Amino acid sequence: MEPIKKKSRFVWWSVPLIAVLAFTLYGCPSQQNLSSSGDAAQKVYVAPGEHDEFYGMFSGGYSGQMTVYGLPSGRHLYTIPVFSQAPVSGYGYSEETKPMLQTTHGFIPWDDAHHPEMSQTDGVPDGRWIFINANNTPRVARIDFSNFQTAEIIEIPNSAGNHASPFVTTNTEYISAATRFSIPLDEESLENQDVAISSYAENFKGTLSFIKIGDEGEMNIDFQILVPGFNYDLSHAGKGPSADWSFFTSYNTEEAHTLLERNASRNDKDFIAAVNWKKAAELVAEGAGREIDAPHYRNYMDHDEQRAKSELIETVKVIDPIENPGIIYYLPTPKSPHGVDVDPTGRYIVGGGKLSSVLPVHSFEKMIEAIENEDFEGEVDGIPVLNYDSVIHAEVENAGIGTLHTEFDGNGYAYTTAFISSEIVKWSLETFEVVDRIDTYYSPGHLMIPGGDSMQPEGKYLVALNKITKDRYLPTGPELFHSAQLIDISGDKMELLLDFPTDGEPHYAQGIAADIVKERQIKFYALEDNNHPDAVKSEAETRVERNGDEVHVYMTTIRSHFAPDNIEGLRVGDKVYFHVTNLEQDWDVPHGFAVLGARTSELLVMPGETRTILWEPQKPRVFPFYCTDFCSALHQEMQGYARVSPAGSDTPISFGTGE
Ligand code: K7E
Ligand code: CUA
Repeated sequence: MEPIKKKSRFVWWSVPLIAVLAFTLYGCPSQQNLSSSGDAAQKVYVAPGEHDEFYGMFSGGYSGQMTVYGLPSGRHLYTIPVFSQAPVSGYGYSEETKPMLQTTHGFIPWDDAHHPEMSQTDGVPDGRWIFINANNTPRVARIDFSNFQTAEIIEIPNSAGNHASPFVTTNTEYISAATRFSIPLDEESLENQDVAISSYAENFKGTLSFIKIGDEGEMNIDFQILVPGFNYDLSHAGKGPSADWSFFTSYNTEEAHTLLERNASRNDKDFIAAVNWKKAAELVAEGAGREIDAPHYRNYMDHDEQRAKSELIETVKVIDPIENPGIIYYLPTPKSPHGVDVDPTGRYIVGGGKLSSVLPVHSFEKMIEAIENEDFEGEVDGIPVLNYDSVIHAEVENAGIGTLHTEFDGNGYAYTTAFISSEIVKWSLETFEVVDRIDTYYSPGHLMIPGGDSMQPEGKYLVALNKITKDRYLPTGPELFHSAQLIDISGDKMELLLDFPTDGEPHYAQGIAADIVKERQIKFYALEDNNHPDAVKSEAETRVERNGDEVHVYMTTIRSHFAPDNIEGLRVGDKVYFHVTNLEQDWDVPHGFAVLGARTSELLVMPGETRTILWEPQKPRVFPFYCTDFCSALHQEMQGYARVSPAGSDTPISFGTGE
């Protein structure tokens, strides 16, 4: 298929047709193989016992998790539960981790997580934290790289579809999080209002949230900017000269509320919103905006007590661009743009031309000039719209069909995914011409180059994150995992090296040199620092206490037994809390705990840690419990019994080990 020419224009109904055509031409049956698979194998081979050069952190999409891969091998190293319950570890099931999933809608153990984004210092990923968004029930999570665990989750009020999220500024001052779905927001309280959907144009609004990041990574919403009721799709912060700005794509500037595939594809151009977050933050610090009721939870792991806590925050600060001119401008951008990416120098802002025949590249310098000259072509709700011809720097032609996302190699080239034509296109940031292209299998969404959205990309590998897998692996019934493809970008020509399946839908990913993260690893938790109120530090302290219908078992594990391992005096109707402290002080020796009939998952307790499971036995009998993680040669012997008597029985509490 010939790439479409510059001035040709899509109409909405042609898109599915183009998709079908493109798929027929580029799609499944080609089964291209590597030109020199021996070379490719050499390049991705990481010998047994050797470590990969990069960590790849992939979002799990609708799994609500994050997956960790080694690159270039594509080996799956770990899965981090975030907005999910994980039977493999007890995350979201144990009493210590349940508060992480608290929201104003109740306990929500699922979400759709799209964008991992690493913390940065001076525009370079620093290996401290990685953030990820929850799209469905708006939240942002922070994962600590020292233990690969979810450390904090903050809920975002006045938002719906937290998609343009979470993107960091160059020193992790803020992360931005914009609402994809605009919603009815009342002037006074901004609470969701009960209004007719057909009143969209008058009542529906969007918000752009700026979450302040503290020294320890703590997240707090500093302010929200009220914006017209478009769909804010993606974001990236500026860098270098543009570091004080953040950019957000929007679609549905038509403000349609039904059949968006047609009704939101009418306008020739939508907008990239350029937000001067530095100026907005200064105005807010000086007292601009108003505090409104907006209850939202902040859940965080209390490191001292090793358990999560939930705090309800009652208000949020909202600022209106009409009252605070100069904080936001619209850059017209063809046509329902998706991704927005800023090159490593911070000079160019690339819009993903989802339905556009060209890939638009705006110039930051020209944008500032246009702002200074008030070179506006109009305004929307008090927000100036800059003149397209004044801010556009280049339109990249032949960049494929359905261009979505762009990353950079730090050597003067940009790489853009084209979903419909199923390829990655390499283009020059000097000539703005395409210099190379490579097919992907099939239909890439995001792509990732380690550091590729930062000021210092490591332009060695590129990972394409493909939406469609089809014939690439052995079939697994109707559901196939999505697929990643590793591409060598160190030479002039891109070279496909490796396919590997991914878990969930890995929209976006981040990569970082392994050395930066390796150094930070905690190998176990020091027992003396464990201030969990239900911890026991030695077998001598283990005990069972009854308090009405509540029974607390303070238990320890060490290779290869529980203390106590015989417990009697429990009754039907009791709520039994097993507080399990793992006394081990060595790397990679977790113990598990599971009891027959428990309506929850196992616990997996790390060395030096305390975890709690709630068990409500339903019938009188003797229940075995056991360790689920093969911890020693005598792991099978790591077991015990809990005797449950009928309700009202007077069997006394007793417990112990050994005879
Ligand atoms: Cu393009 Cu949610 Cu970033 Cu998927 S998004 S592809
Ligand atoms: Cu402890 Cu198996």
